Amino acid sequence: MKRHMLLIALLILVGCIVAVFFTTRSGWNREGVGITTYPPSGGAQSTVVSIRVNPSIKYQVIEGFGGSGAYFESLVHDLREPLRTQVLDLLFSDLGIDIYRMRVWSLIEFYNDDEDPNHFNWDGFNFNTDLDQVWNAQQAKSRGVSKFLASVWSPPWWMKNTRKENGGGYLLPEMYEEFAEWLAAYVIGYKEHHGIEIGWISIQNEPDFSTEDWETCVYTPEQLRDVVKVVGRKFRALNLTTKILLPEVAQVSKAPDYIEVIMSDPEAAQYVDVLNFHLYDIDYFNPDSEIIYLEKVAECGLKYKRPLWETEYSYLEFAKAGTLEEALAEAQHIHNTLVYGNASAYLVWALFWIGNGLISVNPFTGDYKVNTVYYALKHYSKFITPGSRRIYSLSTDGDILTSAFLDENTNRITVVIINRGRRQFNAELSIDNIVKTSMEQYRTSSTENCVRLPDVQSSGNVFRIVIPPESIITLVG
Ligand SMILES: [Ca+2]
Ligand SMILES: [Ca+2]
Repeated sequence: MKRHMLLIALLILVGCIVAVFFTTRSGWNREGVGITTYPPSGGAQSTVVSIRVNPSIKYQVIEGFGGSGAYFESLVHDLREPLRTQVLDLLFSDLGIDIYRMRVWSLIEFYNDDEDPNHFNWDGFNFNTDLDQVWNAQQAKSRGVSKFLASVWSPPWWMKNTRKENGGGYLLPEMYEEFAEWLAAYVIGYKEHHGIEIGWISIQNEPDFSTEDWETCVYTPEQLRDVVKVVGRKFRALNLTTKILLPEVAQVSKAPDYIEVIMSDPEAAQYVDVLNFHLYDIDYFNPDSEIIYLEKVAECGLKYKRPLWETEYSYLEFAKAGTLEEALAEAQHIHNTLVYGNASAYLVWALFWIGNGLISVNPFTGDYKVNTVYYALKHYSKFITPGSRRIYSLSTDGDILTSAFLDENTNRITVVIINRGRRQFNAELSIDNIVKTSMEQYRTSSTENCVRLPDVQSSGNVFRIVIPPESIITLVG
């Protein structure tokens, strides 16, 4: 998460103007069907492309897709009905996400519960200080979202050298035991008080970044290595099964440095279940620039035999929010992260936000808008079931990016195709080894938002489809 918190204050100031602007320009609507205007496609002539899928060549297991509800926790809650239920259904049901990302709430232990980090003084913890976040998680859970990841943005103020949560600083070494107790209390308390199982804890959101604008805490790779040992021992002693993620660096290019230091230490490594990262050193509209870093992270995952999760990335500005251009870039980031980064999970930043995010909520008018980027994620999250394996897939044209996934329980195959160019293609898609006679087809283009088209039938296990310029297609069957 970067920069956007700076914009919150600005946004609130100009919010009313923005609200009027969007309302009068027809952007906001209650049906959640955004209409995107976009330059018309080029010539009518189609180029031919071949796409090959081979289910016998298998890669990583997919854990799922998701995003965060952090910071504007009350945004959806404060919508009036029936809009509120519509947004919840769109986010937690129709989108098909599996993972909801939250903040480990520092206020549960605003002052130290007692002087003993090995004794929970439950009267010293308060689990009723983040009820909007709890409400969001419960709404997600009631709609089938089953995986809850919580990231630390900052330890409680009294554990840090700066004695405040914003502006970086570090966790005092003499507070490592207290830090571990706080995390354990959060996991235990959320389950007992709110029925939410925190299955995954990320030790620190963006340990390589600090700002005065929101809660941050900086760790060197060595500091993160040392603290995960204390947390891991604590979780094990309490029989907590919550998995531990790190290093969750803001910059994917820094991930290997952290991973090497931490995972080459046998004691630290045994407590690390997942390696995670963000992509904020990448130009959002130049997705190919991340490939070299993703390949290096993938090597780390193979070397240390850990799944890789991309746990936050989105377009954080506003100029191109809601455009097809944003959606096509988003789809390419997901593609690259799964294909070159071998990632098992992909999480966007804001599921809902003011002015951008998958769904923009306007607290001034009480309306919402589904942005095209919502559908970019949906092409993956709706159709790829957790536990599926990524399988071999390749096209013969550089503008056509394809990824494919096999549900080994059902033999169901999902193929996601991105056309990032301005040419239309006639595609011949062949699937090796597994016979498929028919597949469902969904498409996003300048005029469609993950619209279901007529099923496509195979001829000799070859499916023939038209790929419009600048489009995303999911085939599933
Ligand atoms: Ca304590
Ligand atoms: Ca205590």
